[in-house]
Amino acid sequence: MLTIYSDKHHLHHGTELKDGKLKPCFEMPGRADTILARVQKEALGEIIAPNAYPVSVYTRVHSERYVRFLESAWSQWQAMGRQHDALPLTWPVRDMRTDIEPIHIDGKLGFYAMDAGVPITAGTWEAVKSSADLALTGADKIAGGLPAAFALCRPPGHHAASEYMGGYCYLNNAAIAAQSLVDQGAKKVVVLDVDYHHGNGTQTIFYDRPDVMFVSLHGDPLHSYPYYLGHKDEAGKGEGLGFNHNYPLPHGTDWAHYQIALADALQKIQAYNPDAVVISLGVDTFEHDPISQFKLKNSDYLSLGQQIASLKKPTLFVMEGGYMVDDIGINAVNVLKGFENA
Ligand code: OKP
Ligand code: ZN
Repeated sequence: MLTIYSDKHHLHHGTELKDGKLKPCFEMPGRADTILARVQKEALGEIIAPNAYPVSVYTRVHSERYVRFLESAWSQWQAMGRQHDALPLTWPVRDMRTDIEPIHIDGKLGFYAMDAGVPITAGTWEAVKSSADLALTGADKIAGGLPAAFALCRPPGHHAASEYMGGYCYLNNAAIAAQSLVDQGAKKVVVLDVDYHHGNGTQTIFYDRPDVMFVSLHGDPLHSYPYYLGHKDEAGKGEGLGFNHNYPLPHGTDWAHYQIALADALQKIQAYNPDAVVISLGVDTFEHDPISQFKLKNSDYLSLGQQIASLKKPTLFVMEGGYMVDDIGINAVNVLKGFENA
């Protein structure tokens, strides 16, 4: 399988507010380095660099002012004499106004964020842009007739919505890629999200659309981040009603239980009969993941890839989460090998 990768992810390495303390993000450069090393070790296939895309491709799913904010936040922060990572600390929750964008950078940070897990550093924008470009390059390959590709994205994207960042995500790489496939002629695209965390950003972006179906298996939001979206009754709205499928699963879910939900999800996808599938590939469903609560084992990821292959559709894998760095390469590449050897 073709892998698309860039070293530019190293430019982003921030801190998050976790358990009441500022700590290095679990979402760290070693993650992508470990996956790349495994891709090479397993001789998965050719590794290419991404093309560069104009911001107008990102604004197909994000608002213009949000992308401009991401681009300029660090310089605004720095202009105030601040040197540490920019993090939001105030949010417009219920009853407050979201129709006026604040001018002060602290107001802007909360306005465009859902949590304090999205540090902006000097190199963040360049890494974020490169990550989206990896997914777009993969989408171009799929649109050009390649049956499968792997965009080794970092930072991840599925929590980012049209106008906000969250949970280590800034631009929604999978959504940008899915939209690109539509823009290149696909009539129907599915985003299947197998990250442990619900892809609230992707769901929200496509919620009222029938041409991009969102399907997600994840930790029940009653107990797991992102807490405020990902319930079973979220089915889409307007023309998009019936084109959103959530499978919230309990703590401790292992492959035996996971595969039951997966089979149902795959059946829905097959019935929809998409022209292409984008996989939001998180491997934080792993039994030893430090921030998640499922119990998948190394070999289960081979089965996961095999099951995804049964769809027999052009498939773009877009890397999302996975925080047990020692095993992230094995697990991610197992999905791709399982897919190829199916
Ligand atoms: C990202 B992905 C606030 C953030 C809390 C969020 C986990 C994000 C996971 N500090 N942690 O879905 O793997
Ligand atoms: Zn995750």
